[in-house]
Amino acid sequence: MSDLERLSVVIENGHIWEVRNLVQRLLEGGLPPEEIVRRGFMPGLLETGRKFEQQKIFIPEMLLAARTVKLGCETIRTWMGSPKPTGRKIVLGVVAEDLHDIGKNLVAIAMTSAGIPVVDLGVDVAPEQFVQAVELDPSVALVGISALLTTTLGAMRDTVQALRSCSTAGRIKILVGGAPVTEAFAKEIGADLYTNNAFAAAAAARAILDAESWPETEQAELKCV
Ligand code: B1M
Repeated sequence: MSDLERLSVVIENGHIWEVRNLVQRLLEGGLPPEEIVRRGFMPGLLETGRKFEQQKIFIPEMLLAARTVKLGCETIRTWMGSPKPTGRKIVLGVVAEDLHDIGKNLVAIAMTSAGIPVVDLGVDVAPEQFVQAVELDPSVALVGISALLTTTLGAMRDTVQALRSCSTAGRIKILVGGAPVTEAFAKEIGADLYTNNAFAAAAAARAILDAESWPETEQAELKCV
C-alpha cells in the first residue's frame, strides 16, 4: 500500500497517531499539499461519509476522522509557512448552523501561504457576523464563505445577500465553496467567485488582489461567475 493509500485508511479509521508522520513523509517526498488533500484526505473522508450514511459508523467515528484530518492539515500548515502578508485581508467563515470546518481551515491555510491575512470567524457564522467583520476592518477586501450541508445552502444565500446590502458592499469580492456548492448556485446567489478546492480559491484570491484596477479581461480569466 502506498503512503497516500495508507493516509486515506488512517483517516477513515481515525488513527490519529499515524497521520503527522505520514503527511510529513509525503511532503518531504515532494508531493504538493493540494495532492495530499485531493488524493489522501478527501478519499478517506468520503469513505467515512459513506459508512456514516450506511450506518456502519456514527458521529464519534466521524469526529475522530475529522480530528485526524485536522492534525494532517496542521502538518501541512507548518510545512507551507506564511510569506510576507499583503495589506488586504480575507474574512472566512462557515455559514450559520454548519459545523463542518475542515474545508474552511484548508482555505485558511492556502490563503495564509499565498500571503493573504485571514480573519477566521469559525463555524456557525450568522450573516450579520460576516457583515460586522467587514464593516469593522477597512482592510478586508474579500469574504470567503463555506458550507457543507445541503440544508445550509440557504444560509449561504442569506449571507451573500446581507453582504451585498451592507454599506461596504462595493469594497469586497465574495468567494464561495464547499461540497454542495456549484458554479451555477454561486452565480444564482450573486457570489463573485466559486472554486471547488482550497488552493484554487487562494490562487484566485491572490489574483484578485494583485489585479489593482480589476479590469474585465482579468475577471474573465479568473472565471468569475
Ligand atoms: Co457531517 N455530513 N454531519 N460531520 N460530514 C457530511 C457532510 C455528509 C455528506 C455525510 C453523509 O451523510 N454522507 C452529510 C451531509 C449530507 C447533506 O448535506 N446532504 C453530513 C451530515 C448529515 C452531518 C450531520 C447532520 C450528522 C448528524 O448529526 N446526524 C451533522 C451536522 C452538524 C452540523 O454541521 N450542524 C454532521 C456532523 C459532522 C461532524 C461534526 C461529526 C464532522 C465535522 C467535523 C469538522 O468539520 N470539524 C462531520 C464530517 C467529518 C463529515 C464528512 C465525513 C467529511 C466532511 C469534510 O470535512 N470533507 C462528510 C462526508 C463527505 O464529505 N462526503 C460529512 C472534506 C472537506 C475538505 O471538504 O469542506 O467540501 P469540503 O472542502 C473542499 C472543497 O469543497 C473546497 O475546498 C476543500 C478541498 O480543497 N472548499 C472551498 C470548501 N470550502 C470552500 C470555500 C471556498 C472555496 C473552496 O471559498 C471561500
